[in-house]
Amino acid sequence: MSHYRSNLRDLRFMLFEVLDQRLGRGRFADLDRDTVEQMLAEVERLATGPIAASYAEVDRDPPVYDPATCSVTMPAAFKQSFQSYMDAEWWRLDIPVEAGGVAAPRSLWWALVELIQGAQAPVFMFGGGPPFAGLLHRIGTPEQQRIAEIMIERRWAATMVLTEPDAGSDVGAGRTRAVPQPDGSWHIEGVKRFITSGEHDLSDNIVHFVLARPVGTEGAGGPGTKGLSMFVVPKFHFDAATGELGERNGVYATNVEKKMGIKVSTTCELRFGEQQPAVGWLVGEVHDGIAQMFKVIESARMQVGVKAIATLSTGYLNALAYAKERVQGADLTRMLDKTAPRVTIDHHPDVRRMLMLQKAYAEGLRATYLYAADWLDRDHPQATNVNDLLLPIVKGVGSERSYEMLALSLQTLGGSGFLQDYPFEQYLRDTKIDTLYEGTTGIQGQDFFFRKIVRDRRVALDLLLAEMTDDLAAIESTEALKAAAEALRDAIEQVRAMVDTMLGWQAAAKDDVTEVYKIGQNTTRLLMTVGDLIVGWLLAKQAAVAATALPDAAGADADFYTGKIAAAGFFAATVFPEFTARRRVLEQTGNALMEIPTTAF
Ligand code: ST9
Ligand code: FAD
Repeated sequence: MSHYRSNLRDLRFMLFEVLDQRLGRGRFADLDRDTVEQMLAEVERLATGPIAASYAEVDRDPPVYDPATCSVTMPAAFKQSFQSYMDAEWWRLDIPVEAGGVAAPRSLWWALVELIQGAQAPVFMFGGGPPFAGLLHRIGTPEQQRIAEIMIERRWAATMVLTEPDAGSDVGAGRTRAVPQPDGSWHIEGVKRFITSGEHDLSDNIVHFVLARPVGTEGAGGPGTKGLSMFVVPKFHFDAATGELGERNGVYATNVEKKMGIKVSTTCELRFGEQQPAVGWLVGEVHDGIAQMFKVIESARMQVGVKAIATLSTGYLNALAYAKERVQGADLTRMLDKTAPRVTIDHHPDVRRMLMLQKAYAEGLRATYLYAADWLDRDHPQATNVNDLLLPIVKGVGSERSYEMLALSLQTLGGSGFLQDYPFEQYLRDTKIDTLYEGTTGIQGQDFFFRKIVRDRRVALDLLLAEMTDDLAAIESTEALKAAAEALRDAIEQVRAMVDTMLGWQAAAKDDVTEVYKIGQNTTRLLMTVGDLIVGWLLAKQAAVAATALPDAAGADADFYTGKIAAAGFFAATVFPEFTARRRVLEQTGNALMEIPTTAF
């Protein structure tokens, strides 16, 4: 049986009953609901079947690196899973129509990505070539647009290449150089580290999208990230008109890391220009590498958040299935009666607490990424800004809460959860990375406050809080949700106050720069709290829709809607009250922490 348990019912609920899919109109005139239902069902079959099939096997039997040839042999089972994804061509939904893509709502696209990543995320990650080509098609020169077409036709793979041994979070510390050549190409020289999909035998060619510092133009962009340009560097040279492969280019994988999880995803050290020149081409006409790379990063941050949330969802559903069957102990009301019948563990209050928290976060975070994606299709002047605001929430909060909740999924099984007979230990190992790459949670917190709130003059945040406030009336009109609405109203105010305090420190830093340390101690706290607020709000919003649908529902539908109302109430009652303490901790922040000598730690 597949390790992967999807939640198509919840995806369909959010897509069709909560969000407006704009199907049959405008850009999506050709898409109707029946077609979208078929797409969801088709991708779910693919995910649960061939994509999930090799999940455990490739963890135990990972890719093999040969240092003599700097090459990697991928496990045969993974090749089959990967091929099934590439052959189905769903990736066309993520590339521009001009490059052979198919227009589809962004929420639908990310819903499909959830299914694929929940089954086996590295399949999706290795399959990133066409979307990378789509970007090249959008921002490249006419010659590069042809290269992008070749990449799509031949299904070449691609990588994003930023990190160096001394440049992780601080991408601007990168030292890799690009030396201009008379023929207009560039020779790339340097060492990059931790490059996902940097080497493998899943495609004939790999096109690396590399950040490097052009020699001879120092000062043009300045130091740090602004002095970086983006280059495409193929593993093999090729005929730019036909795509026919030529000589090996001078970029080699000189190490493949041994990791805690996602072992089938190759994480490579790449050396450029050591054995022979590594020839690259500047992307577009301008030296604007970091802004260009952030187009990739934005998509990849969403991908990482959805990966974590997808894994949490399958973790929860596997834990739930176990809890419904495992008989252990008597009902708590009969704990003193040694002859009382034994019950399944889903009857125990403590197990219910764990299950409902997992359910609330799995469904609330799913709603969060779908809501974030939906903003990209809204005809609103702030649409991009609100999506930008939500990205660190999807990535940072999605990954942190998923890892935390997956520990509860494992806990639900007791000792059995620790065994490789079940997928939980692999889920946990495979999900830890999501809090680290594409910018650690610390970086997401800083991005959220300094860029998405301060620099945006809190326009997107206020819009979001206003949308929540507008929803309160509909939520509190349902009797069963009155308490949840009250808790939500209070939570919104707690968050407003936290943001006001931090903005106060920001203003005070003009006179005393150390005030910024107080912000730095709280950016992750704010990120996580706003994330919880959005989760709780979207659960309540869903519950209001469910309450309206419930009277006409029966059977599984009635259970589904009842569960929605229960999850919203549980989250509002157990998580929102924590905001009072979080606000207090934030408001009491001093700089004592920063005054402790480093030797005292
Ligand atoms: C990695 C990969 O970890 C892991 C998984 C790989 C999986 C690959 C497969 C994926 C397949 C699916 C995806 C396909 C995608 C295809 C493409 C489709 C389109 N938003 O604040 P400043 C820019 S990779 C937008 O001064 P510092 C902006 O241009 C490694 N732009 O920063 C800005 O200029 P301005 C990931 C942003 O102090 C400029 O940067 N590594 C944003 O110079 C400078 O900004 C990391 O993520 C933003 N949020 O540098 C590094 N922020 O202000 C994490 C900045 O004028 N570190 N820009 O607009 C950071 O993010 C740092 O904060 C830093 C600091 C590098 C930005
Ligand atoms: P550091 O930057 O050294 O951070 C260490 C700690 O310090 C973290 O807790 C961090 O939050 C904190 N910290 C650092 N700076 C600050 C600051 N200014 N303020 C507050 N806290 C700070 N990179 C690529 O370019 N391409 C890839 O495909 C890719 N894939 C990866 C795959 C894997 C499996 C891994 C492990 C990494 C990958 N990376 C990739 C690199 C990844 O993006 C970096 O590891 C990540 O950005 C963090 O950098 P670092 O590891 O150097 O940690």
